[in-house]
Amino acid sequence: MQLFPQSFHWGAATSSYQIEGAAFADGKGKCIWDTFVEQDGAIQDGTDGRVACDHYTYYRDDVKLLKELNFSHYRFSVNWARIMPDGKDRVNEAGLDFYKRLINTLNEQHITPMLTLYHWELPQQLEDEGGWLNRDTAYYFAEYAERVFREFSAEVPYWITQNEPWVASRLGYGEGVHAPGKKGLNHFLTAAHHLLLSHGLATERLRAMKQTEQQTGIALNLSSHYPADDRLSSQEAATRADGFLNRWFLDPVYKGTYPKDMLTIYEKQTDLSFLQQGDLEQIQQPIDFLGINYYSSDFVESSPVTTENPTGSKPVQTSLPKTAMEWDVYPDGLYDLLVRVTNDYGKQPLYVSENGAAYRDEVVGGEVNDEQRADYLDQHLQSCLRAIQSGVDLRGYYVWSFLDNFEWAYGLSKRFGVVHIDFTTLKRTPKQSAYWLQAFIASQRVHS
Ligand code: GCO
Repeated sequence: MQLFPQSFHWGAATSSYQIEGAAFADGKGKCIWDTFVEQDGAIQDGTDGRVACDHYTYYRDDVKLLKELNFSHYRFSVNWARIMPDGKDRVNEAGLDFYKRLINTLNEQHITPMLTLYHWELPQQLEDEGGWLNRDTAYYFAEYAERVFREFSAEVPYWITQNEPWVASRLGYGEGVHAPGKKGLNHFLTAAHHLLLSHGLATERLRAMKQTEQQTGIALNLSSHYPADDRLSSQEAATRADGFLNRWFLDPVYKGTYPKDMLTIYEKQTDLSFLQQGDLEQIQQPIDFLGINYYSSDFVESSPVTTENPTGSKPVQTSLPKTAMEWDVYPDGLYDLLVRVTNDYGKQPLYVSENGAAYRDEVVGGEVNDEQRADYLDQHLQSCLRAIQSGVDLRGYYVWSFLDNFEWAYGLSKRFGVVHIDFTTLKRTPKQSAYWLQAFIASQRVHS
């Protein structure tokens, strides 16, 4: 059997709002998701993350379970509003304490933490001042990053600044389906720019403070885009879709530029005056790794440019198998993506910082037989292995997600976990996919 490298990270990933609950406990400030879930119709099934998995209470059991399942690494996020209730100035010691306990518990169990500083929990106070449309937010983020780093850098070797700035800006400020529910192309691009700027500012500070062992990076949601057919217009649409999701974020981070073709497209539709002299240099900081969150890929064709569709491209229906999100299962897309990022942006340490699938899981006789998820994970891990064989410096794989959780606008109804949560009793039940992973990880650990 072909093995993964011995130092490979076998990780599970979560985020704070999605699992912690304790939304108003111990001096935590309100974040934009606490506000958003209160709006009528914002969450499809009417649920919220007030309790979620109550990981805030059950974190010790959860860490034990991570250990039992053989995970070597755990990626989680800290909630800005738990640590700085107003987003700036005042620090809530009780909030820091929670993460201190969590990190200590992980280290006791020899599970290495990977900490994400922002998984969309913007303090409401900062949103009231304009949120990510306000340039100042990027500077407040850098202050907050520095504070958290100072507290935990000795115990946490892997740091992620921003998680999926495309989702935070596009869904939160462009389409209005995520918190804070704003809309418009200009809002999307302005928020995206400030998120990227915040990454650059924070990275510079963390690198200045770090000892040699800490690694810093960013996690981007990327996917592969293929023309749906051999029309030239479909090929061009695929290039634009790639620019919209991938290059608009990769290029500034790695090259210190926005892609020219996309600038031309956006300039026709809105003004880009958020972009100030020196910003792109600030965004292009050296990073130690890139986290790639991969779920699916798109086969696209050209479509009319509208306010909702600024790039004039749309995915077509395929006959590929689908998850409960209606996302295509396409593991080759992950292989192509890993190779492509390596070719276009240089060979560098990569992590699959999220990969997984939602299915309609049920507990039957105390078990969850989620064979489809185990297959999904298996196929995507095979893509990872193939990528490594092709020369990609892939260092780890983090399954999304460890626990079923609050899936944003879909609420509690979409289950991504390898561990099932009964949201009434909070009982944790590892699914068959968790046992499959447990055995897979064990099979990779050969002691010579
Ligand atoms: C992320 C992801 C997760 C989602 C997952 C499934 O940004 O890290 O959006 O929070 O739960 O991608 O949609």
